[in-house]
Amino acid sequence: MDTPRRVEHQETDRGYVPVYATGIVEQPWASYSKTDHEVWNTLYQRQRELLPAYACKEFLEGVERFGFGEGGIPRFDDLNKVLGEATGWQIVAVEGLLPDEVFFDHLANRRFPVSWWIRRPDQLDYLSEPDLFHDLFGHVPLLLNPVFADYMEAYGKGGMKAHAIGPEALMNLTRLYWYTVEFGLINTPEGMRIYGAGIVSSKGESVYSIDSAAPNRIGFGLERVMNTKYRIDTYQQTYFVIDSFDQLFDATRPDFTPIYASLAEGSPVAAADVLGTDKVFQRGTREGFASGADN
Ligand code: HBI
Ligand code: FE
Repeated sequence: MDTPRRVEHQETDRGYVPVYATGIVEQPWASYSKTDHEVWNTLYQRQRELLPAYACKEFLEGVERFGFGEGGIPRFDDLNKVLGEATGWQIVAVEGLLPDEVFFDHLANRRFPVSWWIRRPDQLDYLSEPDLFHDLFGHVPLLLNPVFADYMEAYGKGGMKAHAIGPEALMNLTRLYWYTVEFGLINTPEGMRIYGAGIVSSKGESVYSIDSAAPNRIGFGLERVMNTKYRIDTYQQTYFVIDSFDQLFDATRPDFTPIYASLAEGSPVAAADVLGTDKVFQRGTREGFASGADN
């Protein structure tokens, strides 16, 4: 497999990381080392123990249906049989972060890019780029849920439009992804639960996002989220809470162009701030919040 051409490093929502122009590569399953499989097993086992009390049932059902386990890194081809049948989505193996427009085009066509490589044992708790565990364990189980699967396709289509409008619109849309797909919470009869991939793939943030008194937890609002800056180097200072995946999908129905225009006239909200118009589930203590610039 020839190594894809690296695009120059690029400032992305996960910091300053290499971005690859190419799209799809083959999952080199036979070349994973024993350590690679052990890293998957360790990360999977930790989250499997923790998440029944923290993740939403739709996510847990997705993990069960894929039959993820401690048998090492799954084969994408096997998972694609289940995924294709359920919602028409397919996993495609990629080298890592893709240029926004390449990424959006995949989502708009029901292809989810999953990095083929997995983190090293010394990176168990944090790494700057999305690896196989973040992408596969974090993002893919919810693609079995028809409403969330529709949301992700609609998001990709919206991304193509935002990319054509310009960088500010793109930033607004990236915030929507960040506060839902990556760091979203959902309110359920059993209490607050996680659906965001960035949280469910992180042991520390899974507990923090639900149990900690430090962050705000605020009811989801499309423009509120699009207008709120975020941190890429710490746990989130604010989590936005949806009532259902239908609510999330319905938010993507309107044409975003006038929303981008009205947001461009105002100024964004800092990640830690609470507004008078917010539906506040928790006004956080801000204990331990890092100071410094939000994105
Ligand atoms: N590329 N492979 C990959 N995975 C992502 O999650 C990803 C990306 N490129 C851009 C991106 N995410 C974010 O900018 C989204 O907000 C679009
Ligand atoms: Fe992600």
